[in-house]
Amino acid sequence: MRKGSIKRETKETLINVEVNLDGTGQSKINTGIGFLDHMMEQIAKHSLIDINLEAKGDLHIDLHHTTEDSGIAFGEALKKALGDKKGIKRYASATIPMDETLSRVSLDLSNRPYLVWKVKLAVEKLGEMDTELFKEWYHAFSQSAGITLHVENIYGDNSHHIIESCYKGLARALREAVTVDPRAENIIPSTKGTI
Ligand SMILES: [Mn+2]
Repeated sequence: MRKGSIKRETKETLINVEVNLDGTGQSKINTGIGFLDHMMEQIAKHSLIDINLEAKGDLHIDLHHTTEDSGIAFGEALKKALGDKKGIKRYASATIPMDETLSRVSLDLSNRPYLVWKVKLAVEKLGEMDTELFKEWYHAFSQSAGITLHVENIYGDNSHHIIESCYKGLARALREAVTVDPRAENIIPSTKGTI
């Protein structure tokens, strides 16, 4: 089983996270932010990566630190679980519909962190969450996990559908990219011999 755990403590947040890449999609997420919990549960469910994440953050200030640091800690745990990345498929892309909405997530577990974010949300808040925080979460996650990550909403109207389809797309793309390719089980998927 490929597992990783991280304890991350700053003056703003305390986060414990465990991931199991070879899981069944079980999750226990408690960030104190209902909408973010709902999104991270989507990642587990649709990637089959088990995720336990407990965050205690300075929500009395606003939701920024807890959102960003949850992304950082999850990314760090994922990177740890991937280890030397031997045998993984590395690249994946998922196009996900949700009613009137269509979104696409393409990623490379490259150890070259980069985020392209082409998502516009018409409303300012979903639940108690400021919608501008989603880009912060994806940026934090891509940097700490070492992922080249492109997220694009192709079309759509409803902001809940738009962001949820992006999280489901991330989940589906991760599910494929972390999978061990039976044709290349002991091979590191780079001509450099390291990623
Ligand atoms: Mn939903």
